[in-house]
Amino acid sequence: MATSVTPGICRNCLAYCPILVTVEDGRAVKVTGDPQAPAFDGYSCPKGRALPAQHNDPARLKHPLQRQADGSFAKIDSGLVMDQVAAKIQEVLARHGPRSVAMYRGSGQVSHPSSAPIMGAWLRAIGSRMNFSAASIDKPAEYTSVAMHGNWHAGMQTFETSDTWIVVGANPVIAKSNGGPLNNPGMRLKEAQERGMKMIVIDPRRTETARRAAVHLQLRPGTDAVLLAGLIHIILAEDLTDVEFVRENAVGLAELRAAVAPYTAEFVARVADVPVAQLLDAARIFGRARRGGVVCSTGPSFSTHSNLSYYLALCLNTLCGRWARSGDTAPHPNVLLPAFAPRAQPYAPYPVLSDRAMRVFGLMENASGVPTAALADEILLEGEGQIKVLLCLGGNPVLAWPDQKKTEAALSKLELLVVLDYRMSATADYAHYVVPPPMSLELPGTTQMVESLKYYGVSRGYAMPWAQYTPAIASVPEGSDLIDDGAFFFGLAQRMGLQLEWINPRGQGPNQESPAQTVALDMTRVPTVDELIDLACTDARVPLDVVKSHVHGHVYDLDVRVLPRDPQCSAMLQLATR
Ligand SMILES: Nc1nc2c(c(=O)[nH]1)N[C@H]1C(S)=C(S)[C@@H](COP(=O)(O)OP(=O)(O)OC[C@H]3O[C@@H](n4cnc5c(=O)[nH]c(N)nc54)[C@H](O)[C@@H]3O)O[C@H]1N2
Ligand SMILES: Nc1nc2c(c(=O)[nH]1)N[C@H]1C(S)=C(S)[C@@H](COP(=O)(O)OP(=O)(O)OC[C@H]3O[C@@H](n4cnc5c(=O)[nH]c(N)nc54)[C@H](O)[C@@H]3O)O[C@H]1N2
Ligand code: SF4
Ligand SMILES: [Mo]
Repeated sequence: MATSVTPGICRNCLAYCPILVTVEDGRAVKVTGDPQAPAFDGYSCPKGRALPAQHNDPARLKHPLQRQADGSFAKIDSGLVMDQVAAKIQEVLARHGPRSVAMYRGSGQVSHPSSAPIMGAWLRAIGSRMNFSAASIDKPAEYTSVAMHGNWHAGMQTFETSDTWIVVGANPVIAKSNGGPLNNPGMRLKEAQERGMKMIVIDPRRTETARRAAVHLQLRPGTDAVLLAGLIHIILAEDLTDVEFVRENAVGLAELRAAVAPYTAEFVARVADVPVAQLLDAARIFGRARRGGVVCSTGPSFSTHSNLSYYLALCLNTLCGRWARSGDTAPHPNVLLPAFAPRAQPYAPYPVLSDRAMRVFGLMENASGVPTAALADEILLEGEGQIKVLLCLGGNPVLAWPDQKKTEAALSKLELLVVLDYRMSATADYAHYVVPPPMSLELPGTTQMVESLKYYGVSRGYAMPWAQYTPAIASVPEGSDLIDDGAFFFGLAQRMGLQLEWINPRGQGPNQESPAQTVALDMTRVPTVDELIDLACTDARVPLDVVKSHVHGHVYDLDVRVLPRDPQCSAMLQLATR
């Protein structure tokens, strides 16, 4: 038996931990954290260690399936699926136009990031803007709050350099990739506390993270906006703001002061059901600390007034100047993204809503995309522009979208539903075709996607110049007919005679760190995943070959410092908005 141990990257969540994979005759049999990888200290979580069980699961799909008239599924060749799907889409496009074809990207794209740009290119090529994703139901306020408040060119102060940290509705200690450091969150928290950091957790539940907090504000669910307004009220009343920072970088202080005036500690304590003393304690710890940050996650996102909660959290950061300052080591310096010179200055706010309305409820596309929460209604509403085709990549609408019955009714109504997934999910039951891709250990990958998270909110991604490349480590199951998610869309494009344009995004909305790159793909041949990785890493600060040579990953000694505010910069953060 041929056994090998190969370093790689776990892609089961956005921490992308370095791992060691034991492979026997092409099959992954064991995954552990990689003790030779710097910065992660051999860390892995149970989801990562379950990679072999996931890859070798007997229920894993090894061939595409087509639904039969009686509702059962039969095997079908992957080339034939692309032929039939392409023909059906062309027919629907001819009858109903581009808007009738929609796609939905779920959290599955996390494990194979080169697929989404191909899928996006394909949708642009057919002229449809019906590009839905899990981002608009996961933490849409992450996008809308930044659009309303503005963002910071150099990023937030990091957990690693902070002496206080407020976590709103997240549980980073058990490795969910939100709210705290990505590299071994438990150990990073322990180190931070040993040097005196005081963590404040705002969560109705006494979570693993809350148990380690200096202050746990165990609020009534859904009262985050009230509680955060209360913290701002106290910080303003006790003059704990960074006056100079606010004067140089923000507008709207008087309006914010007036808006939070009613939110006294006593009022907030009553509404949120937390002790007054704890509120005062939390506000004083945060306001008096030298460095720190507030981050929100799914708790406030799935709750009421989520946009306001996220917005107020950004206001707290700005009032206390919790953004990277001139001379600081750059929190997110880019390794596999292009070099840039971070500055201690805002990105200006921009309109949350664009003018492309949905047909239902008069909904607009917003900073987080077209609203997935209304996609079932959109599919169900008869008339011009009705969605007839849905291509679902790495998502599970039946369980993930609101209102399961309505979702099931909508999916049943589609003329064509294609589900790309490696298992028979609840959604796959409704599909006309189910197309399984190879799994992550069978594909090459890099950590670039984690770096680019900083474009989509605040305090996201690695707060260190860390990068790694992994080759494909395990073989696809013997006798399988799998097609990688990107290659599937490329195959559709070839059959439909479309020219695809790959885009390397370099920011979010108008906040672009460097110009986006557009590359017309050679449509005569399906690109390999490695070729797509090369494309995504064009102009990387550290060339991909160098990153490849450090097989256990590497923290690069880049010494990038935050530059002062550009005298030409006129952007200001908004402490109040309408
Ligand atoms: N009730 C309820 N609803 C929720 C949430 C909740 O907690 N409860 N959470 C919300 C949040 S935060 C999110 S992000 C969304 C998530 O919404 P979705 O992404 O729609 O749902 P998931 O269940 O994460 O589905 C991911 C699917 O991707 C598949 N997959 C994994 N890797 C790959 C791959 O490489 N390629 C392909 N093609 N498929 C792959 C998995 O098998 C799985 O079926 O749901 C939101 N909705
Ligand atoms: N095992 C596993 N890991 C995953 C995922 C998965 O599906 N499975 N999904 C990934 C994805 S897509 C995401 S988005 C992340 C999510 O990662 P997190 O955002 O850290 O998710 P949770 O651990 O559910 O933490 C949310 C917290 O919010 C609290 N909460 C509930 N209501 C409220 C409220 O009204 N206010 C406040 N302040 N808190 C509230 C809950 O008690 C809970 O502790 O996890 C990622 N990691
Ligand atoms: S934290 Fe995420 S990336 Fe790390 S081992 Fe767990 S699932 Fe994998
Ligand atoms: Mo999520």
